[in-house]
Amino acid sequence: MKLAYTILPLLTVAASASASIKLPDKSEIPVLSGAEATLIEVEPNSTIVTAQTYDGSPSVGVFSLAPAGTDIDFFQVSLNAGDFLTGITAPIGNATFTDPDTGIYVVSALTGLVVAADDDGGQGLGSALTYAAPVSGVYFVAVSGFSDLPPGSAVGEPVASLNGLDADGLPHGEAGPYIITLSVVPSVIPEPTTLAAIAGLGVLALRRRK
Ligand SMILES: [Ca+2]
Ligand SMILES: [Ca+2]
Ligand SMILES: [Ca+2]
Repeated sequence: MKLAYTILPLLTVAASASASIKLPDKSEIPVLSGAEATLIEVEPNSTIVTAQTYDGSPSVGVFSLAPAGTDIDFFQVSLNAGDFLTGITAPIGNATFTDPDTGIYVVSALTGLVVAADDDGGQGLGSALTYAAPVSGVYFVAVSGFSDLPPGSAVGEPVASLNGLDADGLPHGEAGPYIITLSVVPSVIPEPTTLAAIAGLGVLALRRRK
């Protein structure tokens, strides 16, 4: 999506600088958005055994931490070494994106340990992280209440620590709906030649203005 925003100003410049420059047809512009898959919450998904399968495509869905305050939502994904996994939560239980206060975690199935975690890197008290897989294999993404396993000290902890309970053995207490966005970008990104051509158009137009 951000790539598209980058391109648009270039196209505007190209269009205003010279009417003789042929802009690409819509069919020539790579489709960078609009193809997101929808994630549908299927409980129980609160352990690695019952984790929902995530296929690695750009995906978004509305999930929730259940009212009991002990809910965790797990996703299972296969990554190749070097793949960049990104997970973002946006709490939508209130208008300021602060409820529920989520934590997001990545767990390696190989080691059973938390390998990445974030608390408030997203909007409001939402969470956001990107993780580069060091080795190919199965990984899990978990979303829980932040006090289930405080994200600041979560890396290296066993996945069993994600149990829906805080350090005192009480429910983590976070409940409510949140938007989850997941994506995987491969370690080697093929150069989009059409995109390069469009960018070239913009550069050409800028040069002609001088
Ligand atoms: Ca769950
Ligand atoms: Ca849930
Ligand atoms: Ca948080």
